[in-house]
Amino acid sequence: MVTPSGELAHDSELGTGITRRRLLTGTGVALGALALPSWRTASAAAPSKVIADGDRVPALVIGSGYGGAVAALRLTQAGIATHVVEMGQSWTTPGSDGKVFCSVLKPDGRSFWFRDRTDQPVNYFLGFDANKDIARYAGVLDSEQFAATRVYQGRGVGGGSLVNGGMAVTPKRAYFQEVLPSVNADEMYAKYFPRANAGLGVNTIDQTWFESTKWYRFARVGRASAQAAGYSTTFVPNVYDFAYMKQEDAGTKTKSALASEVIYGNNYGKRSLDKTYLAAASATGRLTISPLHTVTSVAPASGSGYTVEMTQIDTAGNTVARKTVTADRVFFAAGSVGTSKLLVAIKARGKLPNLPGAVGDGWGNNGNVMVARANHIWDTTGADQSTMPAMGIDNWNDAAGPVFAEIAPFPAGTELWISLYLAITKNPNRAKFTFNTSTGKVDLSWQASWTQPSIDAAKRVFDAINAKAATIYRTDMFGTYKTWGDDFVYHPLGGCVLGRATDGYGRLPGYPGLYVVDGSLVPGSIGVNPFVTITALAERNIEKIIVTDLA
Ligand code: FAE
Repeated sequence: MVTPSGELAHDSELGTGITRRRLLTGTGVALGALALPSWRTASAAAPSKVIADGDRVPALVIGSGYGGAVAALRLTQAGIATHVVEMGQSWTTPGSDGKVFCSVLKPDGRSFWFRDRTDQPVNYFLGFDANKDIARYAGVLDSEQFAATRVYQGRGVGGGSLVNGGMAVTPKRAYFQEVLPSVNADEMYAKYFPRANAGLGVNTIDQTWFESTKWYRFARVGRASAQAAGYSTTFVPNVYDFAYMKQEDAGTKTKSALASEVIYGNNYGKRSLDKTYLAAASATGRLTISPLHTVTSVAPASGSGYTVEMTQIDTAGNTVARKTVTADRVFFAAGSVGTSKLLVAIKARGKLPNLPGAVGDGWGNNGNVMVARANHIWDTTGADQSTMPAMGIDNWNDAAGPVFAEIAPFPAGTELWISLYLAITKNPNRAKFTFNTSTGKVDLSWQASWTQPSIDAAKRVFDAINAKAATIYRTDMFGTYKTWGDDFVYHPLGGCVLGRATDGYGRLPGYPGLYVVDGSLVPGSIGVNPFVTITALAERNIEKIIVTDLA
């Protein structure tokens, strides 16, 4: 069973999630150092003053996802003025409908990062293209197309935390050790996983409510068919405030997870990083966030430190400014794809020529593959579905093909008899990022056929479920007559792997003061949804770096 180390109980009294008292009593973490504000009272981290051309700064963090947010909090708490540079916008201003984010059912320009049409993961229905035309805008979800896969990523202050399903899963210890053997697992499971779970505000669903509410009927139906076929299921913790969700159900709070909001952002209820780690970093008074700034180059500065070049855009994509700043230390936190692309391009352009050959290597898709089943007419999954997954099928210990499958919602607002799954499998294939001199872009060598081991593993499980339930696969949701959603990924990992492209703590060899702190450190697979691992690893690495390099 997958259980988070040190996860927090939700506060049923206030119905609002984590209070400072709970934080202080609920975990074994040294919370004097953590000092996170209450989830309810924390003002979201918003940019106060953006970085200026010619600035010299002690610490610059590229990207504001999990790795970047952990670095920002720990550096500012250590007394270091820290500047976060984020290519997406700060999601704090409501649109004309009064909402910051749009829903999955009514996407507009806010949904996607500079596209004229949505590019939904489930992009077909009954054989028809389910996408919609939208205005071109600095939207919150990017679908980045490479030759044989597209990678979904969050864009904005908070990175992937703005768009993800909030599933907060601590990996199985044996698999963590297999994937990252050089990392002390005792220390991770005693100290850094609990610290990450506390900092992220992880909570678990009230199981009595889960068993009775219409909003999780889809998960109960998914559980029943899995268990009938002999598979075990497990509840999955989340960073969405489940107490808030119950109030949505009761009609006392504005609906978000219960109003089809998720991959284009949640207006309420979600403990995204701008409300947790980044808000706490902001509260130190030592944090500056520059949204809509994209870092394009990092090179040694004359004298000391690094010259960092960046481009500032407006929400329409027009270039507003080009800036060059100098940073004593630079933390790469642009995500697996962002950091890998940046470092590979910078190396190829001769700006950091001595970066190790392993930079760009070891990228994987965490074995992601999606699939849907058609249920019997009497097995309704519900017109009303919460967007936050709360249950998974755990077949990871099956040596013939490990699978951890999230029972995913399909919140269409109407009964569709669909059971949808995101399967995480153990796929051994790894791709490489390389600089393409003719296009000036970075390519990813992933091949379409490399997803086959993931399909094979997932097929064993879902064939067995279908056989027992006498049901069939849907073939109309990922293309026309296409069963498997195998050409996109939610969990990009690797590209700058710990202990290969960096030292054992994310330092880039040959360039003192350059660090990698995000999902690019994890070598392509972690067996569960990855953000708790990325956060915990960042906590471990930044603690070491602050003590040894910054003291
Ligand atoms: P990430 O969060 O992607 O942050 C990188 C940031 O850097 C982004 O904000 C970028 O905009 C920014 N950036 C990139 N390039 C530049 C540049 N050149 N200059 C300035 N800024 C830049 O990285 N994981 C789970 O554990 N549970 C889930 O339920 C889950 N659901 C997901 C659902 C969706 C739709 C998606 C897309 C992902 C999901 N994930 C989930 C994956 C998770 O969000 C992802 O692993 C983490 O966000 C990765 O964290 P990083 O810090 O590596």
